[in-house]
Amino acid sequence: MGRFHRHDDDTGHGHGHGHGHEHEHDGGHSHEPEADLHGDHSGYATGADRIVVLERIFDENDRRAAENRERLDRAGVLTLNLMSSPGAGKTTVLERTLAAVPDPGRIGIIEGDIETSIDADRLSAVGARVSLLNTANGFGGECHLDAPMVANALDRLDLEGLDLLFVENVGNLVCPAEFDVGAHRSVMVYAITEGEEKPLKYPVMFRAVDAVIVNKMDLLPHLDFDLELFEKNLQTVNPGVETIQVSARTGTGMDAWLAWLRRAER
Ligand SMILES: Nc1nc2c(ncn2[C@@H]2O[C@H](COP(=O)(O)OP(=O)(O)O)[C@@H](O)[C@H]2O)c(=O)[nH]1
Ligand SMILES: [Mg+2]
Repeated sequence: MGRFHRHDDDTGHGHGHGHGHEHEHDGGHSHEPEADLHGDHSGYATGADRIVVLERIFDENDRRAAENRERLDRAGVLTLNLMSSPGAGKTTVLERTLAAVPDPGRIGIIEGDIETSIDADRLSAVGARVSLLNTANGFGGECHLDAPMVANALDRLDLEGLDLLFVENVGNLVCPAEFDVGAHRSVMVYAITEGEEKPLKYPVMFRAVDAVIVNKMDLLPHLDFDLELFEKNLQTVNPGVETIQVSARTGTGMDAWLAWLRRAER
């Protein structure tokens, strides 16, 4: 699934605000095959049938995501989908966040990894309630989480005991943005070691988020990273998106991130 993309102009599905499907459907045949094939990197002209199947998978995912969101709304648990490339610092930001709150046991984490419980263990160790999803374990080793997987993880959490839930998505700059998991907000962690141009190269991800945590700021003196150019590229693909500069290593900027979280909770 992760190889397939939605249309470039379909920017809404990464948001977790419960809005409806933006495609027009007339029995599933509303798309021109040629127009759809631009997102398929296999190089084979496979025609409309497969596109119809993919649209149904996305529709089913959106339906299940809406169910997850309703369930989380009923329990009063604000849920954030945290995405990034591998190693940008999602888990470290979460560790810092948990360390800063009075009762980390009221924060849940759905930890998405292809394999291992390394991050789940790190976050349990700082007091979070963690539900682990290894996509290699029954989910085909997917490069993202989807709404049915998250529903499965929700079953293993005591939602009534939580105020806040983070979904640490699988580290990947492409696939996770295409699947609504039922979160209320989406946030990206971006490390300044990744370069200035990635918003232009991976616009679907950068458009899908409500805020970007710009991490590893402690490394700025050692890099030739152009912060202004990065911000300009980011604003080009997602005008008005908020950025929060932090170093999850030193803790600098975490106050601004925590303030953003408090605003999101309202
Ligand atoms: N220098 C520096 N390293 C960081 C920072 N945040 C995370 N790291 C390191 O980056 C690596 C990946 O971090 P991790 O939180 O596991 O990233 P994840 O894969 O996105 O969850 C680890 O070695 C972290 O210690 C930071 O702000 N500054
Ligand atoms: Mg991690």
